Amino acid sequence: MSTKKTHAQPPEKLTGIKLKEIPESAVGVKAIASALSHINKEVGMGKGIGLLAKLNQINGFDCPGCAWPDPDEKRAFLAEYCENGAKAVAEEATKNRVSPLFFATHSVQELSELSDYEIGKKGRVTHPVVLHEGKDHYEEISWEDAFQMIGTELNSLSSPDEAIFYTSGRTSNEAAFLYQLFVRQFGTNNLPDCSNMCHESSGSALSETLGIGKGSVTLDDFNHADLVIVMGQNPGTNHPRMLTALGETKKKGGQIITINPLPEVGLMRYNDPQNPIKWIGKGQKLTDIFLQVKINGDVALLKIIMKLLLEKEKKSPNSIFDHDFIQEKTSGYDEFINDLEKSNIEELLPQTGLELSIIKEAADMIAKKKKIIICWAMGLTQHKNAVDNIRELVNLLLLKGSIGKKGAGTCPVRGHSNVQGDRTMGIWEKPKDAFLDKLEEEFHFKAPREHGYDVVDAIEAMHQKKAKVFIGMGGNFISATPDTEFTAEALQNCDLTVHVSTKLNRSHLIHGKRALILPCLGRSEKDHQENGEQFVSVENSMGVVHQSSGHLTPLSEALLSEPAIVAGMAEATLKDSQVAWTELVKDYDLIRNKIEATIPGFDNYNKRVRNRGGFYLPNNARDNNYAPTKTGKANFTVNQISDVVLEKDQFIMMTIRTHDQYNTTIYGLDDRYRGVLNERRVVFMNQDDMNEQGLKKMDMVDLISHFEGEKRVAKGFLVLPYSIPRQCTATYFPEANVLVPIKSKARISNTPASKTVIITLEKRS
Ligand SMILES: Nc1nc2c(c(=O)[nH]1)N[C@H]1C(S)=C(S)[C@@H](COP(=O)(O)OP(=O)(O)OC[C@H]3O[C@@H](n4cnc5c(=O)[nH]c(N)nc54)[C@H](O)[C@@H]3O)O[C@H]1N2
Ligand SMILES: Nc1nc2c(c(=O)[nH]1)N[C@H]1C(S)=C(S)[C@@H](COP(=O)(O)OP(=O)(O)OC[C@H]3O[C@@H](n4cnc5c(=O)[nH]c(N)nc54)[C@H](O)[C@@H]3O)O[C@H]1N2
Ligand code: SF4
Ligand SMILES: [Mo]
Repeated sequence: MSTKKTHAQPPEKLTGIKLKEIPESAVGVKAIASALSHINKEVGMGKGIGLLAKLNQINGFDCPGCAWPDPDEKRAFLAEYCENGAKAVAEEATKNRVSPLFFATHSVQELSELSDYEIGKKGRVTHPVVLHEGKDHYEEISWEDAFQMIGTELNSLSSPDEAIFYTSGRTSNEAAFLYQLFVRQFGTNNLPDCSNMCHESSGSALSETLGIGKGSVTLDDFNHADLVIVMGQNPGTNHPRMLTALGETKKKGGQIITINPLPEVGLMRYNDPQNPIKWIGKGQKLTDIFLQVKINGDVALLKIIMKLLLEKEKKSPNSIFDHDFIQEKTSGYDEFINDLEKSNIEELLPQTGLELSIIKEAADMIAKKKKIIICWAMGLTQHKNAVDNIRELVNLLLLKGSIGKKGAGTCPVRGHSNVQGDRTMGIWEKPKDAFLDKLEEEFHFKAPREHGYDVVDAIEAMHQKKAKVFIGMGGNFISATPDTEFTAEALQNCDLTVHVSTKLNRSHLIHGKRALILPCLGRSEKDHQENGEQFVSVENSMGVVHQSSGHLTPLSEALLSEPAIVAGMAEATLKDSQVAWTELVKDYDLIRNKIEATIPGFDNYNKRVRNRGGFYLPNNARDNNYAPTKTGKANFTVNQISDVVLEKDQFIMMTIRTHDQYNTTIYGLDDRYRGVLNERRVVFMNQDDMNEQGLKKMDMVDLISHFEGEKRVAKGFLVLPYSIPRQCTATYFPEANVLVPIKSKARISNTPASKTVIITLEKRS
């Protein structure tokens, strides 16, 4: 066996940076050119165009990009997708193949020396492969032997809680439902998912305050909103078609406030992709007021805004707050106001990094509006006080009565295309008793009641050898999780690591004693089972469940669908299951019948999922009913501002996405909207901070993170001056994940605080 170490982190080497001017607006000609170039390179133009024609169409397949919804009825013939949707499809439908021969010629260690970009470009895995103990190369294995290996290993554990079953958010409802059923019949709730690193903080805050862990708005609400506030989100890159919705708000006379440390291009201006005449030129202005807040200054900022509103309300009672709503629908108003009264604008202001005058402007705008939507994503959810962030924005909506009515409400913009659906299907380490009761009733078994590990706890458990088997339903655990070297040790402690994957990724290379890669069909591929061609269903960010049917012939005959893989694992593992696993997989309608029987809101699932555009799931907050909370009302809460104190020469660092990646899948090396081409190892800094640190543009630095006396190092980043508040810096995920301490996480939600990393910079000589 090779004595060389496998690399959990991408290599330090630079790729040849080119700097370009930052464009004034998003989308437009360059976006279309970029999409087509990716399609051409990965898929080929002819096949690629045919494929794109099916993307997000009623009878086509759901975009494997983000969870932004499609319009309910109207679908343009072409262009119901964006540049990054096209790239996501290109990446999945790539011509490149990772075959058993590929593995015979490349050792695991050798592959680990590549960057995530290079690994991903190797392409789709064509056959199930195994890495035997002590071996350097993966080799082909039959599906039957692979399932047997999993079954034997799982059954040899001293407790089912020694196994971990991770899920990434691309898994369909059908696969997710079967997977959680298999895991619970095996006997554990160890079902961590990517949501633990993503919108868990939103789920925690929203369930407590509004009685539902999901957002309340629909796409149509953007046509009726007086004001949309976009916080901690970069839709121009990560949810590009959201710009169209924001454009509609503006056209109908609504306004937009953006709260972000960076002036993200797409939010400032955009060119409507559906209107080619407007592709050229400066585009439409979106943001009316830009609050360039310091990282993690949001609670302080919201408190100041609400204090200013309270002052106005006192001057002119009943003019600003919706007292009827507060009276009838909410609880905790007095405590909240008492706390707000105690806070002090002068003390809060430094945390925001803003001038009071611009916050006043924003408060004036908010004061006049009655229908407000607040949108947010990772800029709010990945901090120590992330749950406070979201509870605080709910407070603002409650004061304004801006929930449970048209044009108003909460809009946590989800990441993965079915991350919300996976949760609905029971992928959760903390299942509710009512859900488990239903499973028991329908499937005649005793479900485990003890809560399982989330992502961070799963890593700790593997590190302490309390967990010995890791199974990943999609995703790229090693590159997506915090504290890369610690997590690598955790995975390497396992007896068996298994990945159900479409493409090769680093998690296949950082493995347990034995490892399996089980290649599955992608969204874009046809799924043929015994009773004919199948479709799957997914739930978007606004609770619409709809179908998705593949279009391409699968790239290899050896691929299985995700439901078939789950069934295979279940058959090989569970000795006395009363579930007819193989039968269910013959016809996914049968799986959907089981979902209907166990999960509320899926009545007539098979019929309604065949309706044009699918159907909405019930949503109590949308219906202005807060009965599911502990008080039976919508809850005001008292929240904590950031407790980060920076010492001399320390900076707060956020880890963000470029325009050319999908999480750990790196499409290309450019971040066009930030003017950085062909390089990912960069750190964005305020010019004044650079001057103070004696740093010049393109100086090479090492980044050192500091947490409770521990230090972590990421080497070789180029410093770039950027429009970012003082003491704030930004790097890209996953290169900087090594700096995120495993113990640095959000209160309550346990989400890694990957947007609040305390660093110092050391200049390379
Ligand atoms: N093309 C593409 N699309 C994607 C993804 C992708 O990687 N590529 N990923 C998908 C997934 S899983 C997700 S979760 C979403 C992620 O979507 P986003 O949340 O938009 O992704 P990030 O790049 O993490 O951007 C976070 C934004 O928050 C800002 N921010 C950081 N810290 C703070 C803060 O303290 N306060 C405020 N107000 N703002 C802050 C950053 O400047 C940045 O604009 O996108 C989904 N869609
Ligand atoms: N520092 C830092 N870390 C972060 C974040 C951050 O902002 N900063 N963001 C966090 C967030 S929001 C998220 S959601 C996580 C993402 O964490 P993950 O979901 O684990 O990561 P992805 O990169 O989305 O997973 C990509 C892999 O999924 C597999 N895949 C793709 N499509 C399919 C499919 O259809 N089926 C199956 N079975 N496999 C498929 C491919 O093999 C691909 O390599 O990362 C988190 N990590
Ligand atoms: S906005 Fe999201 S779901 Fe829609 S096409 Fe773009 S990447 Fe796909
Ligand atoms: Mo995410």
